[in-house]
Amino acid sequence: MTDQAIRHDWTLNEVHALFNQPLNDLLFRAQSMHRRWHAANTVQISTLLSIKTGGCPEDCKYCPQSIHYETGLDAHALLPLEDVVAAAQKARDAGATRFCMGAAWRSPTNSQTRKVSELVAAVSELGMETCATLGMLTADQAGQLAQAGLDYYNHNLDTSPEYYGEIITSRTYQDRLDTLAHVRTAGMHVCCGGIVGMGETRHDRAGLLRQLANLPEHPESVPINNLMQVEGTPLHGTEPLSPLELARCVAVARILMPKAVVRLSAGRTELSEEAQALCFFAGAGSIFCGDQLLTTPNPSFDADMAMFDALGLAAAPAGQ
Ligand code: SAM
Ligand code: DTB
Ligand code: SF4
Repeated sequence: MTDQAIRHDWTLNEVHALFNQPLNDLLFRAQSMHRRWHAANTVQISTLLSIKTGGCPEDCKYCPQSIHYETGLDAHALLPLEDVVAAAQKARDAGATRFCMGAAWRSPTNSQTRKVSELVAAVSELGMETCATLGMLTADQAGQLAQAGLDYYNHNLDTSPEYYGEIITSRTYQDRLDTLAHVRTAGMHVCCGGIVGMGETRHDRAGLLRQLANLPEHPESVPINNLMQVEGTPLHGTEPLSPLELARCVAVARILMPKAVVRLSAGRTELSEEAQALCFFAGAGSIFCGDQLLTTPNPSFDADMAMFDALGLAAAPAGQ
């Protein structure tokens, strides 16, 4: 396959046409595309740690960590370095190759960025890839984190530009695009995706994937999060997305961004093994392992390894 498959000029009609194919045609095309660019039957494992939990001033309607919603969360300040290193070591020993540190900030202060840089350097020393998601960054902060050895920065677009205002009012879509540009300029890998199952239409799902695919460079990592519904958040009680539609989203992301690793991200506790199998066939090449995402549950490591066995999947070695 030549680089003709790497496009940044997708129209909404083209993305809809991908979504609208018979499921077998879509999955066949996505799996064929997957095998041209990625090792078959191989899934990369990342592990998350919430390094600073709750008390966030933003109003993201899906998020249990926003101060605007009563979710009974146990908030905590930035964790000390020893705790973070111990969690990373445990994740590495279990088979994770990337450690992702999440903080409930709108944007870090310079002193918080310095402290996270120390965490990044310490986790890097364990031989793991590092990822952080800390909110909006200035160009200087992105440079500082890159300097400390941060491999990936996660910052999601979350949904389509049209639906965005229904979900978040405390920062704009353009704010997010600006942070992504700073991350790129600093030379880090971009991890950027969104959430489905928030009551959006297929038009919005297509709009989100089109935005991601039409970024100046495709993100290296594209997390597709299935909304984790948390009591107390405005989106609690939303009609869940059908697993078949989730698989379609993974497949369309796979086709639009051939080199990206698509992560079947939050929400796997709500999916059967068969639904997850479909998502792997659709081209998902990464998952989060470990009992907890940031604040919500995730399948146990043992359950995931049993699923890998049943599906004949192997954990990707470091660097893949
Ligand atoms: N505060 C930072 C920010 O929002 O950029 C970083 C942490 S935030 C929790 C990271 C991402 O997690 C969000 O952008 C959102 O896409 C995802 N997320 C948060 N709550 C979620 C939920 N209930 N279900 C699925 N994904 C969620
Ligand atoms: C991403 O796209 N998904 C992860 C990670 N990036 C930081 C976060 C999922 C959070 C799910 C809700 C929670 O556990 O609080
Ligand atoms: Fe804050 Fe991030 Fe949650 Fe939004 S998603 S409320 S910015 S922690």
